[in-house]
Amino acid sequence: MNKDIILLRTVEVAAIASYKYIGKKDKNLVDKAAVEAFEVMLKNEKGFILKVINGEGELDNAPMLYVNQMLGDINNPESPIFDVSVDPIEGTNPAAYNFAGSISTIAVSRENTMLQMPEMYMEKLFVKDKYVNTINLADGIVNNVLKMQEQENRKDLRCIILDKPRHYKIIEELNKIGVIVRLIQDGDVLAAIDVVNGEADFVYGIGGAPEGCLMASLAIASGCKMQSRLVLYNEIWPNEEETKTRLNKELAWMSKHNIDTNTILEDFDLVSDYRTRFFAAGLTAGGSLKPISYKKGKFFVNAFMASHGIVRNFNTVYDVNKVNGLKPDIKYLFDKYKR
Ligand code: VTB
Repeated sequence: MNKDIILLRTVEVAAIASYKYIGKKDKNLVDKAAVEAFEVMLKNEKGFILKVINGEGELDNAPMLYVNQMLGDINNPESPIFDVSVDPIEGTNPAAYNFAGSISTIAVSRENTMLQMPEMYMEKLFVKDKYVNTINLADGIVNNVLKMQEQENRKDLRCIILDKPRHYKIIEELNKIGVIVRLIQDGDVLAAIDVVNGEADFVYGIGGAPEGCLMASLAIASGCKMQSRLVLYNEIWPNEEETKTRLNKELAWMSKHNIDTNTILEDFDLVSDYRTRFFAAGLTAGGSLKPISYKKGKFFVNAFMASHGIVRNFNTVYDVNKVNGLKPDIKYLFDKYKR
């Protein structure tokens, strides 16, 4: 079957599987349900192979969706291979505590086009298509905003930013120069979807680097733009027990890739494929995606897909009885993760 429809269905079913644990205050349980949905949905698919480039972690601490895991038609050497960045749940905290921000997501691109990111922080600026040629993160966020404002001849641009102490100063500055700031607790990938869907002009802030590949794919696939820069752990958490080991690992990765903290990474540096595709489905969602819901034997899922500059928002309905008759894998998941 068509790869796109399978990936779309995978994020939708992952959202449905995690529904059981939304608000149950257990991040592991909700994450495990979504991870299992990904594996079950993709495991036996024919016609393509997916190679996990950014996933749940290294093999020793992630039994499923680990880096370099192959999924799909793995016994068929004729099948084309695609790179994927996958986050079965981006925002496990909002999913576990049931507040806005969590989605299930995957990005796919041709083989050897995705950069395997280290587990570290990344400063990201994701802007809507109008500003593709306006931004240059090297000039600092305020100068970029001033340029966008000048282009628009107005000040009240809408920005989404993570409400974290590391951003307090910049939030104040953005307010001062007339920007309308929307604060979110978690989930900057969903915030980027909001930009694509026209609910904001840009997302700015320091979040996770692996999610950077998801956002880069989204930027390319939707005709928007993202620039980023890696940020060392000690800049955010100077005095933690793990700071030194993390820093050493980060520095080793950066020197191996010839990237330093001044290197501005274009979205294409992270995902070098104009035909990359990005998929997501809402769990607790918020913004332009609705949360997953269930009523009288039907799941209602809000899903999203971008490719080739085409943006789609889907209102998907899974009638449990009907779907159960179609595919044993889905039936297995629906039975196992019944609420
Ligand atoms: C979070 C999360 C983001 O990065 O901010 C995380 O909400 C890292 O920040 O969506 P903390 O260490 O402060 O939690 C993301 O997961 C992805 O960029």
